[in-house]
Amino acid sequence: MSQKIFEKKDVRKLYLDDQGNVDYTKIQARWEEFKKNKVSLANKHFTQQVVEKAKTLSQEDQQRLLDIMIEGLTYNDSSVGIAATRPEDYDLFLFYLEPLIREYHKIEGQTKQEHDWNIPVGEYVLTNIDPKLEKVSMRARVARNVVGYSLPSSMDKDERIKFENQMVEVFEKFGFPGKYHSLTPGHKNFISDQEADVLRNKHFLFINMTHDNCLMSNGVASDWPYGRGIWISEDETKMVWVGEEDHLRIISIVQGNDLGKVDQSLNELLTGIEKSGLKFAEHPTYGIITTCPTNMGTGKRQSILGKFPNITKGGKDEANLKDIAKSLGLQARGIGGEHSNMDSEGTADISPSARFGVTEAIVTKRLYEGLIKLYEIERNETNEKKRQNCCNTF
Ligand code: DAR
Repeated sequence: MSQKIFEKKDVRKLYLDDQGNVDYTKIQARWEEFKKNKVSLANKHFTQQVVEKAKTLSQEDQQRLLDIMIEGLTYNDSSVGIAATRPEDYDLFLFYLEPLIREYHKIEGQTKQEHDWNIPVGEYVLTNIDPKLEKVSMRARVARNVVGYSLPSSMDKDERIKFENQMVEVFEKFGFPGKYHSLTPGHKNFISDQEADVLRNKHFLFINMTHDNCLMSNGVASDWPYGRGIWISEDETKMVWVGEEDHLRIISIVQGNDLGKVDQSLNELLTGIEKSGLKFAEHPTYGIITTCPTNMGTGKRQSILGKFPNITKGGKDEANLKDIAKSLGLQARGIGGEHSNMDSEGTADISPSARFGVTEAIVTKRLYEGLIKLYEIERNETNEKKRQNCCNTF
């Protein structure tokens, strides 16, 4: 059953008194209630020490602390439950967020995010794993947020439109042939719902975010569809989401078998946007600043759409693939990405889990090495099935 969708402005009122003070008793009661179902990281790390520290802050900052965890307070199936409102949150609320970030990203001891785009072409070639992997949908994206704007969970309508218009200017000058498609009513590049659905069916454009419980409750989907759109290159291998969970999702999708070529395409696009003069928000320790702490560090997610009919038993046992992938440091998702399903051929989006504490080059290496093991397991499952069929025929 689909859950009721709550808007951020309505949820906030539940935890503020008439003077605008945060009601910690209500917050802690909600966390206790949710612990009966699932303990999100936002819930687990909201300790009494955090409450005592929070009470020393200004009323405005205490309301911001409420805002960053409002998603986790709304849905009891959140794993993390945090959406930052501005880059400064990762300093002002580090007393709350640091243990949460370190637990999610499995950080032990001192750490500092490093970047390395020296990714070889011709080394991570999928046909080396399986000759059938000649033409695979390979994807890589980086999340980026631009300095000078609130993060998407806290932008107002005017700010969203202003940001979109700034990006249109970048797209018109950055030297890549392509077209910007806007969801903003009245925008010169406006596209209809039908045209938007065509781009969604090609797995290019993001979903209508008002259908996502988390994105509505944390405010990322507020003022929909104003300030949202997608830039697509003429050859449809480079894209930029504007105004989704982060200000920008800079994406490369390449049909082929050399993972290095996707990175080459992505880095070209990222460099082209950076040359426009935009400054991206970055934390001195945690790297790229993103709305959700899970994407911090490199902000990079790299994946392929692969078929695993035997591990998934024809798409009926997605959990088996997810568990095996997790044991290999990989994450298996449906063909439409997060919260989507695999198909009857067991087609899944496979990516490395780590985004923080690794460089962009290590993300690619981990994907390739994880796929070697995953396809070996798929082959063994195939051989086992053949053996069983063979034995069953005698
Ligand atoms: N609903 C959020 C998802 C966390 C990771 N995915 C993102 N950021 N798109 C949760 O905390 O479960």
